Amino acid sequence: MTEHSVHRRAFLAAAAGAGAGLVTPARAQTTPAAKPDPLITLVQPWNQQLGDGVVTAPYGVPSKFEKNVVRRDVEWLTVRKESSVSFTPLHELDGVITPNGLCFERHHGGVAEIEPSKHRLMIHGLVDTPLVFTMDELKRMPGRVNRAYFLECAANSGMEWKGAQLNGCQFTHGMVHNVWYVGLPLKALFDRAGVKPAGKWVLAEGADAAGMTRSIPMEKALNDCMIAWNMNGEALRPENGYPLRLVVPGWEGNMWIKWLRRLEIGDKPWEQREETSKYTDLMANGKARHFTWVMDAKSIVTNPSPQAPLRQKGPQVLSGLAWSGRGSVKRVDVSFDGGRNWVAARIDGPVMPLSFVRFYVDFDWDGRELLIQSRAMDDTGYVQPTKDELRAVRGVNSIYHNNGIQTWLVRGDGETENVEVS
Ligand SMILES: Nc1nc2c(c(=O)[nH]1)N[C@H]1C(S)=C(S)[C@@H](COP(=O)(O)O)O[C@H]1N2
Ligand SMILES: [Mo]
Repeated sequence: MTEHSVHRRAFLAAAAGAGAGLVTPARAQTTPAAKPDPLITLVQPWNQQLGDGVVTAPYGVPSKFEKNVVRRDVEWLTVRKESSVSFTPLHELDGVITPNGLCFERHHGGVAEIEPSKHRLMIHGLVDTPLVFTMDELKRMPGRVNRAYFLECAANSGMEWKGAQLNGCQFTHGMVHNVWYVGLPLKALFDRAGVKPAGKWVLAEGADAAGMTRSIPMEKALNDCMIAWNMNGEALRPENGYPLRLVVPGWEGNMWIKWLRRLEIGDKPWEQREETSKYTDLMANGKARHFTWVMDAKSIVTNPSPQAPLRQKGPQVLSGLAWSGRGSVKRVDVSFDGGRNWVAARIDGPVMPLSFVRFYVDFDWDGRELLIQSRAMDDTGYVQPTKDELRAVRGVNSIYHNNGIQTWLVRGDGETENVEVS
């Protein structure tokens, strides 16, 4: 057995038996029922009486048996709920789209409740023609687009810099969602307003109590940024920016201004609070990195994970998500022994740039301890780093942009824990 040190907070343990070759790829799945299951012979109540008629719920809700599939928050993280975050239950989801009711939310001044008929979007500053749009006018503009993108808060995994902390991928990785947006490219709006040659930056402002503002370089704005009023086929939810939000594909979530009311064109960045005092990365030498917009490639095994342990031996489906703010995910590798040996995961479903990909590894589990990791690679050749590699460059003063490889320790009884190996 090779030595690993496994730690979670003060906890230290040897990863016994987590050597190579203990996990075998699943063969053709032959799991005949050992004995007949009596349930199949029972006539259940739902088989004997009529169910509810139509429109019992004008807006449908999940089965009552899915009541644990919910967003959660971490009480001690913030003083108030109005400036807090809820986390996507990644371990309860599959595929690549995050359902609207489960998308994590991050607010700095609570949820603005905006009456759409009273909402306006203004475009002004270094433009030929300043413009003010109603929602109806935006929805009648030509050039509408329909795109899926991930949104990751720069602070996702931020509590894990100093070591393994939170027990569940919902909490370590749940400040991310992947949604289909419908709206307009910023380029369509800016072409109409006519950006003056000196206009190199865009200030986006929210209509919430926080008045969230961020500076965005014009190149990015014209390349792929959009305003969106629709998520996953329906209107934005209030908590995600209803009636209008900015979409900044691949870049940190803080820039995706919700409740968008104003786009100002200028010749330099505005150096707002959220891009100076916050959302900068404090390095080991005490200096801070400014404007670290891109979310680098990252992946997470969502099952098994601490909130979704292994329940029995035998055939298993490991599942996870990968994304990159620089392009498309090209490959995902999975290790069962803390990063010594890797197998290529099977990516299934759409592979789109700046959007989630879903990966699977079918395997047989014989009850040994596992140290599960995943590692994403994108089409620029960038490889997701280990946490130690990240700390060697960044130190441990950071909060934001932690895309280090996550380790889950699966114990002999299947219970799964957030650990680090070194
Ligand atoms: N107007 C406004 N926009 C905002 C915020 C905010 O507080 N106010 N929070 C930002 C942050 S920090 C993140 S991570 C994303 C979260 O988007 P979501 O709530 O749709 O997940 O919105 C961003 N846009
Ligand atoms: Mo954020």
